[in-house]
Amino acid sequence: MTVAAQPPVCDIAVVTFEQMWRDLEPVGRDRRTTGYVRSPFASAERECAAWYAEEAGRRGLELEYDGQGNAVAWWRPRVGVNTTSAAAGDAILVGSHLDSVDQGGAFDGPLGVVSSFAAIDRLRESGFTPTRSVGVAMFVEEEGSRFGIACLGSRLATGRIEAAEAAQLRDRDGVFLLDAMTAAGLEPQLGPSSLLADVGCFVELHVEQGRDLVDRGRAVAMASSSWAHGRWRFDFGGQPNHAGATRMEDRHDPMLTYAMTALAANKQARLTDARATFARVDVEPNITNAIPSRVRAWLDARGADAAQVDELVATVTRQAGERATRDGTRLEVTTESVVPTVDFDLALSRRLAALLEDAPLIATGAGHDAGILQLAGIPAAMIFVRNPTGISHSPDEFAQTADCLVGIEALASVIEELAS
Ligand code: HGY
Ligand code: MN
Ligand code: MN
Repeated sequence: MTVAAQPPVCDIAVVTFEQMWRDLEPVGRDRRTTGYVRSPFASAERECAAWYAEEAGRRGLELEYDGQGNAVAWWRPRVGVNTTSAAAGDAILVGSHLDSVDQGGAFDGPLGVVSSFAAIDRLRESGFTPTRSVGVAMFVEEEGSRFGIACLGSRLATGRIEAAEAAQLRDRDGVFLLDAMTAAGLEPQLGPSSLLADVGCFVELHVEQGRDLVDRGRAVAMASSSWAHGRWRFDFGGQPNHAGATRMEDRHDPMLTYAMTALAANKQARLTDARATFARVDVEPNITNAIPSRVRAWLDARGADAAQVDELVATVTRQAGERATRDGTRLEVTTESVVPTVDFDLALSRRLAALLEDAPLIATGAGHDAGILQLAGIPAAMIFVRNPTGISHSPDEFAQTADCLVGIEALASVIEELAS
């Protein structure tokens, strides 16, 4: 009697990935633009958080919250399985974030969370049981799109922002962080989080932001480093006046000083292979027929190393000041959020790259929660999943399902390697 060959491991991960993706797809999507608006502690993002809790519950994972919007869904070793000592520092953390930039794409953040749940499905289907805890993290306000600080949730969880400083943050409507948390039903407790107490390493799967992989013909890569980056607020003050009655030579127009500054930043970034973006501008009174009294503009500057970014910002600030003198306007520059270059844990990244058919190690111009945890001393690595156009922070952000499934396989192999 021939023993039926073991049925192939049913592609549970394919089924659950596609189901989870279908469930998340409509949440916070703007029908007009197809972009996503999942602002932390607002309704769509809270719907994503509810989805996360439901998926964790569906898998019997142990949900742990830290009272400031972050959560980890734990897959604990079965009691009796020769678990390693449940010593602090041996849990494996995966996951990512669910918030988006305004009008962002579907993949930045959610792909890491969905892939983590699907990887657990795949491992369970193959009969794997971890000997150490495996957690699926959901970090809040990774984008800094509401309260202005990139990776606010993971900074709070790792103590890389003081609770007192975070408590002063307000959104564009003047809503304080704590009030936004309370309005979302949290009983906010800001500060270092017990969630990470036992974490030995963090592996964040993320859609690639850039098009390195498509040029290499590879579906996944590991991260080598993430660029230094920051946000600086430029306040240009001028003389409000009539758009028609005021001669050009009599104007003190902050919009002109701002415009010259944006051009200078673009030039400086091109000259030094850095990145400089003015993408958010508030104008007062923002009417057609009056020279503005004030223009407030935010510079997002990035570079392979912090010195390069500092140099760019200093040069642009100097040039803006010179222009302000010529225009008879005023300038004030405020640093809002800075992250140094982060070198991910090389030993961990190389070990995982070897596991993934010698996946390349590539740098990223984007910031990530994995970078914050690395800076906080938790060895971190990132798995990038190919993005055919490289476009991100846009409704056009995209990844092929086939590549997403390769990412899930990769993450499952990584968890199996680290949690055995
Ligand atoms: O802005 C960034 O680099 C990231 O996507 N939060
Ligand atoms: Mn992200
Ligand atoms: Mn992002």
